[in-house]
Amino acid sequence: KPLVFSGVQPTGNLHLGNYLGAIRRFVALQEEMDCIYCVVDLHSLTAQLVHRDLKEQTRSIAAAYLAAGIDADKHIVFNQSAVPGHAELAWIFNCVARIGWMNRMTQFKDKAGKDRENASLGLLAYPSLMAADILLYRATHVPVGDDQKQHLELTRDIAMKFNLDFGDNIRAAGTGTDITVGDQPVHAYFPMTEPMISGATTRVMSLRDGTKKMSKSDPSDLSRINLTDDADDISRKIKKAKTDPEALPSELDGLEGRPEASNLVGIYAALSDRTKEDVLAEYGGQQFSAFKPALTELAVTVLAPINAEMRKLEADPGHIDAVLKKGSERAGEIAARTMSDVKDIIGLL
Ligand code: AQP
Repeated sequence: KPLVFSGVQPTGNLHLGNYLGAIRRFVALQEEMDCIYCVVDLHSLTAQLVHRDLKEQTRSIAAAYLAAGIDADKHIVFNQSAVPGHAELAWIFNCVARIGWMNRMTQFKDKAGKDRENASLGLLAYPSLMAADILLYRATHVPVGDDQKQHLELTRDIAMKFNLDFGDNIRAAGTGTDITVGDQPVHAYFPMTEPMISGATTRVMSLRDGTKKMSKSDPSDLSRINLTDDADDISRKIKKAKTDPEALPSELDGLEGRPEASNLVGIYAALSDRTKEDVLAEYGGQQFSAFKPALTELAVTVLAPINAEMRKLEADPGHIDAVLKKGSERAGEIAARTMSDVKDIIGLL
């Protein structure tokens, strides 16, 4: 049965990239599929161990999920560390995955920087924990931004290696299904999870540099629109957003070589549920001095209600904790079944 899983780390303010690349799609998918949405707090320890306000950050991501429209009664919303299966399965996957696979991850290279010897072992093993998050529920679909594509390929590699290494045991345990991967028939316990990466905003770029992704960890707050920004912040940031001196083109190919213009048009398109072509048909020939106020108005209209609802929810941490607790219990039941199967397959008494 199709099942969606995805998560967001509680590491700083959520921004428009997280919203358009991930959370907004989480909301849309819940109409047609069963969904599990997680606040991946264990992941937040990989790049930085000590957080002053991890509990508040965790609640804030949960509040953003709910404020954006995720229905925690129909679907599952919880925090990763409350279900021990994530860490348990990640350990097993650490033994399935190869160090060479991890060393190739561009996110590890970027985040570890030059001083790789000093990066945490957790940062290197991050994709193993991410594979565990997804496969603990045997999720079939994962909506994410473009930056997570490589990690999802690794999730499939881990699932495939586990299925092949333990093929006989999976059969003997009376579990798993026959699937074909490429031309290869496999008796699989874990599915080959499909990434869901599509649309104009799978990679929202920094407002200060159209070649860099919008990111929570960018030192410049002007580089991103946070979900907690008010109308004045949004207006100031869009006004200061880097652009070029040309007017907007009327056709899509006119955006080539103009990363900042392309980014702002993509954001407008996503926020208004239109295509970039459509936006250019309306604004082609106009200067940024005209386009930026329109973009500001649109961003404020879309984000203000989410912002207001987040503030309301954050004022009642007890309610958020109760939602997460209920979600953890429901997630924990599924996770316990998978871990019982996995232990049986591996031969752990
Ligand atoms: N710029 C982006 N455009 C589109 N999607 C994005 N995502 C992140 N940035 C963009 C997607 O948001 C989801 C949650 O991300 P995360 O917080 O788990 O991790 P991240 O990708 O590391 O987020 P940041 O903001 O970029 O944080 P830092 O600065 O710590 O690296 C994911 O689906 C992600 O693809």
